[in-house]
Amino acid sequence: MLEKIVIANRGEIALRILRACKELDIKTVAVHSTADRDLMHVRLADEAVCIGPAPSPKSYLNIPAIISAAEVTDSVAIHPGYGFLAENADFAEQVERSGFAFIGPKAETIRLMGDKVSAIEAMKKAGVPTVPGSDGPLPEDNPERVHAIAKRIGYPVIIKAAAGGGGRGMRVVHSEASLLNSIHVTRSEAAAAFGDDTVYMEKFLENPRHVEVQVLADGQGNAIHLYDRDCSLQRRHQKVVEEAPAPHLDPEARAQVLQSCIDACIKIGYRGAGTFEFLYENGGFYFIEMNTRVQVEHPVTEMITGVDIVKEQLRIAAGQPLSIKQEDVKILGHSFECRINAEDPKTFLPCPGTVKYFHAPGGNGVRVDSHLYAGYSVPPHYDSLIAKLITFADDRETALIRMRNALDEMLIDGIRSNIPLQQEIVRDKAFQEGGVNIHYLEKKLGL
Ligand code: MV4
Repeated sequence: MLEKIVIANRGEIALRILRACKELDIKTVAVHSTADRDLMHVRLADEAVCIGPAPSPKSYLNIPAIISAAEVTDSVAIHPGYGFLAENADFAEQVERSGFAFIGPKAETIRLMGDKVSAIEAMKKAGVPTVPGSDGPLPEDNPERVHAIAKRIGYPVIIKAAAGGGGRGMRVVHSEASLLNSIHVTRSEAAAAFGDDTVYMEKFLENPRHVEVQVLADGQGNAIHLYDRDCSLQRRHQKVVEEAPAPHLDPEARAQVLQSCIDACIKIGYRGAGTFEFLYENGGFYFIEMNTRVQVEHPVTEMITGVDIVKEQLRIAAGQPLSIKQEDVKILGHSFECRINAEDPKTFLPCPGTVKYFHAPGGNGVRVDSHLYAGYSVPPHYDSLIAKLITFADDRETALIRMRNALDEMLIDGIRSNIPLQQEIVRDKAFQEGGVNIHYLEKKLGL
């Protein structure tokens, strides 16, 4: 096993990684900014290294500082968590060149998936269903060909930046009249935001659900899926509630897409935990992006399968083959996750401040992944996620009842949170039915 690792993240995921390390008897090094000295995982880690001031470019995104921390502590590997440097191919490369294991895929895989055009091409070759589209970058200075591509696909179409993803750098086009201008604007924005003006085109799906497939692969020829999650409940590309498995899927399309994800992992030599993101509409799956990291919502998959995804990441990085076979992965029940953010429940503006009192809910089928404690001050510099409330039960209805009760039990004094919004969502009629699309929450909120 790995002897000692650096946890290159903060908040709840740093604590989640620390717990997995303790179970596997791996020593831990917390690296933190000056604003994060009081984080729970910093206290619990075997060692802690301050890597810079509060702004993340100077600390959690500071590659030399993080690699130096690994060096001075004699660590053997670095876990990036999610966000920050988790999908930075240059970071992964420098980590490995410095003699440490990057707990994630190879740098070249991160690079392949970071470019959405090359990701889609690779997936299509491997038999993963994709959105009808331009099959590559849109040509520059060839308006006739661009118009022909859009005509073949059929309006509405969507123009996306190859270097974008997660909702950044895209534009919907409803008719021929605005096509060239939309491409021009998306290109300029992409050049400014990502330093890469490559754009591509897809059929715009109007009312899809966001369904994703969790995979694990050991880079030694073994790959498994851990079924699917539905993450359609979102606001401005921020997920609010997730669940596993995704409800009301077409069983045949689902079985096919799950197998295609395994095939793709083997074909590209994938290593680590990963997520295939799909749009799901009218019984069909359409690949849009792959995430090469552990995701915020990984606990719902852990609850329904009993597989510890972070422990598997650590085992894979230590060179061990997958500890589970596909036939041993069974869906044991249903799970929901509500993201609890330090934000105003009406305006959604972040509300940092000091927690005066915190009561975490509990009981059968309730899990709280949180670094919060009474007296802790939520700093203003980072993401507002302060807790993930996760429930599990044999069936969806019971998991949802447990979520309602758990939300009612959760008490946070001193800072505002989105608990009132979550309490409303879990009592919503359509949400209780399951299978709402990506526009549902924003419509419900009147946005
Ligand atoms: C789309 C789409 C409709 N049609 N692609 C937004 C985030 C990024 N991962 C891809 N996104 C979308 N791509 C086609 N061809 C609609 C979205 C989209 C979306 C997707 C998933 C979850 C929430 C979303 C919210 C708005 C738009």
